[in-house]
Amino acid sequence: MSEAPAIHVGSGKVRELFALDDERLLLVASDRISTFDVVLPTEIPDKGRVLTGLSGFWFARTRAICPNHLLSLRSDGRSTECRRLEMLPIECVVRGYLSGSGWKDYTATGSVCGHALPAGLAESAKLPEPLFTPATKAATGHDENIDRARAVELMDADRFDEAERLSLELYRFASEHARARGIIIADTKFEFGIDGEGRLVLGDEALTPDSSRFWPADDYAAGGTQPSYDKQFVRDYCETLGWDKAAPGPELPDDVVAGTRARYVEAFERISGIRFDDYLADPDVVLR
Ligand code: PZK
Repeated sequence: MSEAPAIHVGSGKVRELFALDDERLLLVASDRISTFDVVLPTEIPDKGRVLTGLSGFWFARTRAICPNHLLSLRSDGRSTECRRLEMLPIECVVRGYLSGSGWKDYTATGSVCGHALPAGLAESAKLPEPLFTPATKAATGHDENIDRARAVELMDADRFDEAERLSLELYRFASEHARARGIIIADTKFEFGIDGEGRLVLGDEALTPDSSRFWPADDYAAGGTQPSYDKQFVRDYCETLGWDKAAPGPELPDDVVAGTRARYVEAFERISGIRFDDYLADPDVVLR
């Protein structure tokens, strides 16, 4: 058996994108890790497999909410064959808790992406209802939060409303699933595209710790920043160094690597209910 070579068509901070043919792409998740927006020189073994497996798990379990781009997982556990879509020009962010740029916007204006919020909310507070807070895809630098009026200058208004409804439904389903297993998904970013039949389809990675904020539910307390489920050891170690958070980042010691790998694997096993070794033996276990 042989296949045509994959052609490299894009790089993310920690992922690579290849074209397989006119209709199919290959999304490959590396073991690279970024913190404070810098990719570190040290990799976390199996991180890309954990994220690929989790994404596959969610794709399989959310198909009744909306179709997705997944065609198959490769046996390396880090590569997803997917349908090529026409991607929307916005990032579909849903926030269940007030953190990051949402908290920043709230403290400055009392609103987030045009949603007025009650006064007096604390940092990391659970929101009365999850909010759809779209952002533009900045080519360089940081994504900019936008309101509905700005979004519908960039895309069809009915598509926007459909993406909002699906994003909120996906977030509700996943956050309830994860919360029952000890993980708060504080917020998450979806990327949708349109397929050849004009249907809105979920793409990219979905509901992973790289596309979301995962918090340990046991440690949750509003009124300040929360520890990251996956990256807290890395952040704590970096803070001990007095690093200025400019590239290049520091190398990580073995105990920080091992502890961080364990947290990724733990998130996978808690959410999926599947042993990570079983995923490594056959990635398709997450799809059944
Ligand atoms: C697509 N990206 C982000 C950039 C990465 C990922 N199904 C799709 N169809 C068309 N385009 C994309 C997808 C998906 N997913 C995703 N850019 C385009 C991206 C760089 C590296 F791994």
